[in-house]
Amino acid sequence: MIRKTLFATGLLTTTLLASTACSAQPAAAGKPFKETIVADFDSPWAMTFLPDKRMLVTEKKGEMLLVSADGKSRQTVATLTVDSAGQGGLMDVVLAPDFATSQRVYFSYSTAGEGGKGVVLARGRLRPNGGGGERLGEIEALFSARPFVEGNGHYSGRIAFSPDGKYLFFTNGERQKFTPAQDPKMTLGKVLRLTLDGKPAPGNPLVAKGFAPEIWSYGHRNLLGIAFDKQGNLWEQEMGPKGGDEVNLIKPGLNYGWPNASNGSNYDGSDIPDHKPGDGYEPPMVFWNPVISPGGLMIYSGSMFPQWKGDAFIGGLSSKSLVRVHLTGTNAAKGDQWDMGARIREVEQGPDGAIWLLEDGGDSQGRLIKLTAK
Ligand SMILES: [Ca+2]
Ligand SMILES: [Ca+2]
Repeated sequence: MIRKTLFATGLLTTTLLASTACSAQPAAAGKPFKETIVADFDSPWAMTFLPDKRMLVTEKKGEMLLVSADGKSRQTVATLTVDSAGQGGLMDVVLAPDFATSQRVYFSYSTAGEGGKGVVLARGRLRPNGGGGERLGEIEALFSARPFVEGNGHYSGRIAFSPDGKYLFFTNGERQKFTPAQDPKMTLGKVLRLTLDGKPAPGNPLVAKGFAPEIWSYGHRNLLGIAFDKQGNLWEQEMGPKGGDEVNLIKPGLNYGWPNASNGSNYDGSDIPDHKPGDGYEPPMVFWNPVISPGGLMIYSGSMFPQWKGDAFIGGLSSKSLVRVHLTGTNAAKGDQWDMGARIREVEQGPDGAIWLLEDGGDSQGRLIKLTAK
């Protein structure tokens, strides 16, 4: 009911604004897609599609749900013990590259342990449960961020596989502790490159310089999206502080600057030097000030929206928006920012090329929305 009331108020406001506007411009033509509410969840965090068009959806408190393609039915395939305080919980879920034969599902979550809390990479196998449904079994933790520290923020925990399917990229946030992002021995504030078993991948670029063997790139803050494009470029987005949200092109061994360089500033207003040529840090390809609060990242390869093929889509949390970034080769430029009226946590591409969004809300307020061509 609250949702409906808010929605109705929003409509009313929009109508009033439109009717009182004196501009010669017509009212905004609206969004170039149709929105369909498919289902709702309790603080969903991530989703991915199965080959049969069903969806796996994670809920922050620890439920992994298998949802029918039409969204009308669901089953719990795993209830995971996670630490869901603050920004923690059950986080990303991605199918293994060989899912069709292995039934392997990779996921991430935060947990408490010696020293505090940290983000964990894990996997299981999605198999028939003998009762007509499925169950995620053979669950094994593969890798834990180092070190565990106090606090409930900036876990990150996003997963992407290399295009050849051999390696797994895992994001570790800096846990709101700033300096770990530059610490060569900690995995916090890093992009990691691992084997499919969660071990350091061979040939990582900073080992000779004394860095932890998992590290691919460093100087990151809170990395809530990572994805390869069709050319094999690795893109990442991360939340800046007060300003300075970033989309980065991730290259091996490079330092992306946090907390020494940011196009934003500290929450108390004190300055952080902006990125500038020659400072030794990789500048973002795109940045936002004020922030969008990027929650999830998807690079579009479908045909339903041919005009956006190859572009990046980002869910905006505090900005309550869907953001498009135009990608051309290794260049990026701001595209659209559509007001969605709710915090958007996750963006995913569906099997037919539709764009799917998960809102970030609590019980029944985390809606699954399908965007289709008009
Ligand atoms: Ca996803
Ligand atoms: Ca700055």
